[in-house]
Amino acid sequence: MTLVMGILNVTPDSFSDGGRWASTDAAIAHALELTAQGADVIDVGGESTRPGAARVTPADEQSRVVPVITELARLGVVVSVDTLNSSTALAAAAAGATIINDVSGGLADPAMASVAAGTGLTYIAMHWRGHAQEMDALADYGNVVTDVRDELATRVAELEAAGVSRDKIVLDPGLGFSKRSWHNWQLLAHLDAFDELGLPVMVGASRKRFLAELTGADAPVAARDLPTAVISVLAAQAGAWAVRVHDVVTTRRALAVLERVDSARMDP
Ligand code: PMM
Repeated sequence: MTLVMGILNVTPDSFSDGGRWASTDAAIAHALELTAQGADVIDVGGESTRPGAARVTPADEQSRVVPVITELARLGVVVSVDTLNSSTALAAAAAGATIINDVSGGLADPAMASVAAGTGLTYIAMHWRGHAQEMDALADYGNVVTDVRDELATRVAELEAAGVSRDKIVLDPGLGFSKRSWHNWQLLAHLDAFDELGLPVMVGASRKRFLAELTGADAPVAARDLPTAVISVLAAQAGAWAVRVHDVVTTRRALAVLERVDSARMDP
């Protein structure tokens, strides 16, 4: 069954929920709410990856995420840390995170692969071509599906060469990262292309810009939660390991439809 990863951005500037969970207490309370709503994992991030976002120092990032991770882990919540920085991944691991979610797949920080190898944590390698300030200029593809697949295959080879165990790697096509709108739809249409790599796949579409095509640019970002939930169902049907979402309630309800239909199919 596809896992639901609830997003907790402990940042002043994430594009859809920036600033709302910036204090440690508010962040922990929100994470517990997402868990109660059915999130299997809470993805804690302290640096916004929104297009154009400014970088934060690893020290600032850690001061945002470590206290939150420590408390959530103490309460038994499964935590992933959304970071490009190996020092933050290491600090998060010490605080009790069990998954490293690296949107750069190891490209942003050359020491990340050895931290992933050394901690032995599950490591999510997302497709990435550059930091937030430059990523939109790097969205040229011959065939986006095979290009993304091949670039992820290179990441896997380099991670394995650095000692990361293959059975710890999860791949993510990186919707919205160096992708024009059409590229995101093509990747969603061909998620099965990633099966060839033989690794679990996760999908993060939640509230992203390309969904504004469906809601209208003037609609509030929360209007993107319904299209996000539909994508969660499509991803689950394609065998996704996890979906990363802001609105856990709507995605859980949508996945429940799929679960009911699947179990009705099993029961003649
Ligand atoms: N998207 C964002 C941040 N982290 N991690 C993974 N693995 N996949 C994603 O698609 C992804 C991510 C950007 O979204 P946010 O600013 O709403 O967190």
